[in-house]
Amino acid sequence: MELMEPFSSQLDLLAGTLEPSARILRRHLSDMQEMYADREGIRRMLEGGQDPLIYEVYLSPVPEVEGQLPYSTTIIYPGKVGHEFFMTKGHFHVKRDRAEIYLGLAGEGHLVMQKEDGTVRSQRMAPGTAAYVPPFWAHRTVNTGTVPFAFFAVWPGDAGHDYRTIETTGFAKMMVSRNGRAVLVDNARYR
Ligand code: M6P
Ligand code: ZN
Repeated sequence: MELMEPFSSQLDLLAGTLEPSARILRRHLSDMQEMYADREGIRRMLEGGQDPLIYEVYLSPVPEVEGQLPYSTTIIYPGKVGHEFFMTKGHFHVKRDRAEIYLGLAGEGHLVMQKEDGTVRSQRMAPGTAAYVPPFWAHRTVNTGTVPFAFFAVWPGDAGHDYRTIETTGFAKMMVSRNGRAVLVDNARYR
């Protein structure tokens, strides 16, 4: 492993930004159309010229290799696609036995986790919530509030992101708004 010098970075605890960051990922609705249930609604939004920014990820300069602990902040904007709240793509780790830690910074949301057998669990996240993603659980975060939801994450450098499994099967449950409340409901498209 390459020897590094100690360094630090600055989190804006209210805005959720990370300085310096090596890269900022921005995902719009058009980048994750297959993640949401309301395909007809998506088609109408995109054809009408609406392609909202759903979330941003500020990535630390830490290399994604064994022994390192890369970290990031994520800001998910408030909004819905149909009844479904704005959320991240969600992923398993390529090395399934690698865990991850999330820390809520601003706003509120839910961390939805799923095992390969389809078991789903969710944890509510608010500023100060340290949520643990155990090995073998896919993870996706959802903004269930009305302001940007920001959190910090740290994971083992050799974990790797497997998006394909979630793109193919989806999550067994989806987080929707019902009578003004956030509820997890079955996803008819699962598998
Ligand atoms: C957190 C971490 C990152 C992840 C990001 C967005 O910051 O878990 O590893 O990339 O959330 O989630 P996703 O990659 O699933 O879109
Ligand atoms: Zn992860």
